[in-house]
Amino acid sequence: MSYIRSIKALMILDSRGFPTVKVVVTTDHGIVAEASVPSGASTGTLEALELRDQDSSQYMGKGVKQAVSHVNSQIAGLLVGEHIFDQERIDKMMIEADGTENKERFGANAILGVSLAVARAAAHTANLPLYRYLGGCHTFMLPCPMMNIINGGSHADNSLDFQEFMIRPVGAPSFSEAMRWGSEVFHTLKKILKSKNLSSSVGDEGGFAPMLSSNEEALELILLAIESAGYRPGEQISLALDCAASEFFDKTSTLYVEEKFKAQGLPFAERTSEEQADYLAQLVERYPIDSIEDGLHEEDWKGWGYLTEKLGKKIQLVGDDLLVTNPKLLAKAIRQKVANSLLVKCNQIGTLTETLEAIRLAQTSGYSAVVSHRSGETEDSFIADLSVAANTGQIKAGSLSRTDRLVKYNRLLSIEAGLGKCGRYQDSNPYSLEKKKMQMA
Ligand code: 2PG
Ligand code: MG
Repeated sequence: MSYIRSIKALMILDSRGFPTVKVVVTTDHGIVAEASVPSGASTGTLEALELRDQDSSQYMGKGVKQAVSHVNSQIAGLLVGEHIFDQERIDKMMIEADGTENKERFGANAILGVSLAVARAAAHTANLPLYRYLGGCHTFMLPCPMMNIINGGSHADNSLDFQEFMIRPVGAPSFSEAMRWGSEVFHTLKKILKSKNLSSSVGDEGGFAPMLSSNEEALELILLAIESAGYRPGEQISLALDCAASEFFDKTSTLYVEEKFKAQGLPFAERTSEEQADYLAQLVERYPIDSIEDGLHEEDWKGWGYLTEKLGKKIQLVGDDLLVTNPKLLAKAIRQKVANSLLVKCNQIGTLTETLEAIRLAQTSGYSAVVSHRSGETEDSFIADLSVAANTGQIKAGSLSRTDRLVKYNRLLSIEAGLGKCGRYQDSNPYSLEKKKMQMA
């Protein structure tokens, strides 16, 4: 038996230089484990609450002193003496003691830090790699990395309204080969951008953030990079988008307005929900895209229904701001036949137990699950282990630059090496172009 001896939180800084919470859990056997909490920029309104101090004299109001203090006082008081393997009980105790629907009393950043650090301490106690402790013996699947090589939206000061233009090395024989392909495409893209006098500086997730005049231009550049690097678009490397459409939906006019193109004096579109869905369908016709996240606004459930009818049998439609890793919202989406994939972000829901519950619900309902980082990250690689533990078969952790992104991919390279022959690289997107090709053969 091993018990929690102490729980201590401290404030650290995330990849954008804003405060976040780190938690250190110590057991009575002297095991010490820590976890750090990430933070989003394009957040869904129904996410669990990230508690910020709102004291404008410090860190622009983004301090986390209260969340840190909640861990060190109430949460530590509640959990010291609990058995380290009782993850579900520990998470439930925090949820109940918080007592609010969105974890606003303690702060989801406080609760999640404890939840993840407890899991790590338990894994150390069991002398198992984190993915093995979380997933048991049925863990062998290395996820397809979705690498965000052009950044836009609220993650970059460029002209692009869509937030993420990703590549998916669906045809790679292994995770390490997928990373090699991704790295080669990334560096080829850099050369192409330079040759066109476009900026190769990067956005929040380590992807390039050039000034471009259309989404199509971004997609064309990526296609050129894939081909110039020696790969076949679609067959070997497909494309994915995160539109993060809630960010450019205008509530007054109820139109999707390309504000960033507009601000640059570039041609821009204003589309109704249906037009936006039709536009996405056109992009899917024209480019080898097999996954679109948040194609529409998080409250536009009717539009999402139309989008799913139109594209849901062709490509993966991932709900991020729409579902916020919340089993209740996912259940609603399943009932209403909206989306067909769940984006998984632990800090949207606030505990490991609820995160795993959401993944299970997705997987047992024919929805795929994509484990995801946040745009504000730390050196913590928990999500890499989570993606393997839950056999999700997909992860998005940013681009091929910045250690806050690569630490996740590097952890997966280590897991792959550790699994050896037992590991299998598998893309869980049922609509990936590679799979379609195989089905047709
Ligand atoms: C997203 C994420 C991560 P953020 O929208 O999927 O890429 O961004 O953390 O800013 O919500
Ligand atoms: Mg998203």
